[in-house]
Amino acid sequence: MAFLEFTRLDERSVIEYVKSVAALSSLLKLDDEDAATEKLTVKEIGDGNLNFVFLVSNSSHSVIMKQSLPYIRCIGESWPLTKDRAYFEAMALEEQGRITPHHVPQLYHFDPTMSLIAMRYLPPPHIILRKGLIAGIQYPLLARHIAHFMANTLFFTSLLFHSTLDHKRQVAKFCGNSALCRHTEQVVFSDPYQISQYNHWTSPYLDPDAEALRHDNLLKLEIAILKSKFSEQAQALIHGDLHTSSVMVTLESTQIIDPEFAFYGPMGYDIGAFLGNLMLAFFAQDGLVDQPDHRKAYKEWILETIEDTWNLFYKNFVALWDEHRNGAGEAYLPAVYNNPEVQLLAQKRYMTELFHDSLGFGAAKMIRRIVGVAHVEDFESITDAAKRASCERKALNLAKMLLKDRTKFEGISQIVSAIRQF
Ligand code: ADP
Ligand code: SR1
Ligand code: MG
Ligand code: MG
Repeated sequence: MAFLEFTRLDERSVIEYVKSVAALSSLLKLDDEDAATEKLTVKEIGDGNLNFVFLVSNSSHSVIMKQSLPYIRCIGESWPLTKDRAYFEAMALEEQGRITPHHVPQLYHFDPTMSLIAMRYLPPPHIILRKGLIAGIQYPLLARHIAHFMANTLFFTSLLFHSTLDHKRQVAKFCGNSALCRHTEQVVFSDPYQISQYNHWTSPYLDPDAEALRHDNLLKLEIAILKSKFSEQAQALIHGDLHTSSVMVTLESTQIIDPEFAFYGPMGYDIGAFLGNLMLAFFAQDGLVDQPDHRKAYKEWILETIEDTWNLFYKNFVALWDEHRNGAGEAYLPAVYNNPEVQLLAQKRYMTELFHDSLGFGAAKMIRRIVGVAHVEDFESITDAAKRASCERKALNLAKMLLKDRTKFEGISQIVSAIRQF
């Protein structure tokens, strides 16, 4: 089979595909005589919402093959979604991999006709971070690694580093990912605040809570502000779906996968996605064990990780800004960069706005996971519905408060104190 037109792959045809591409055959050493006779094994391991992921291996080598179909996997063909998302994922993997090679799996091959990506397999003990958080595993390097990934990918794709001409050129490369942006506009910023066939929640427990969202005009005003920011602000190349299932971890390694939603958008959307999902993990803990006290130390570790992630992000981002103040970046005039006092003021203003954006986007991401179309395993693995609803309600109430009052907060330690109060 020549794969000259789009074909949906299955566990059999993926082998034929791999054999038909020299770069992949050579990765799996199929050109080596001994290995050529050895059987390749294939397993579809996709557990995400959108795509199909095949692990292709022989006894010594493995490769991940990820294919996008023209619809959303977890819903089915009734919800079409462009398969061109694979193109944007490949471009983002390349760009983010260039900036932070230690935190992104290497892209081996991209086939636009087949909407197919081949990338490095992240072997066990790598697991999806969300699963590690559900299991109560502490990752001592997580905050440091994520802060490094976010500070570098966001700084080096912003106007703090680019000239305005370069920035526009980069923005143009990703602006075709509009269908995925539109999907986010619907499922994050619109549907949770109106009646939608896709919304669901832990009913009947959360029926009044879901209804209250639809009648809360102040909340709807705030979400409208964030939706505009998401749609209008080409601040940096963002991952666009940086929740805890887009991160694979071991105790030593942190890898960011699945950037198919990447585009030039507001930085706070990535930071908020990560912090908001840690907050969901925090509120799920009491439902995951018989006695709330059993996860007391673990909850403290999640809070520390929230605080460290923001603080280290801040430190890294500002350090990059200082280091490159005489570079091509055109966000500020040289006179600002070279006056330490004004530079400090510029940084303080920039970071304060970014902090408030991150809180708002993080809150929006929490709300959509409780009353919107796609929920999170953190809560879904709590089998007792009343217990699950009680955990979800705490997260929802915190998120509503953050969305409305985000500009009142001056630092991440105040957020941690607020979380403790719910
Ligand atoms: P989706 O876009 O459908 O969410 P993901 O890219 O998140 O797909 O991948 C789905 C799952 O496939 C992940 O949760 C992970 O278990 C597995 N996976 C994806 N990429 C890799 C990789 N490079 N190495 C190992 N496992 C991977
Ligand atoms: C039907 S919504 C599916 C969700 O999964 C992806 O990871 C994105 O977050 C998307 O909104
Ligand atoms: Mg995913
Ligand atoms: Mg995805």
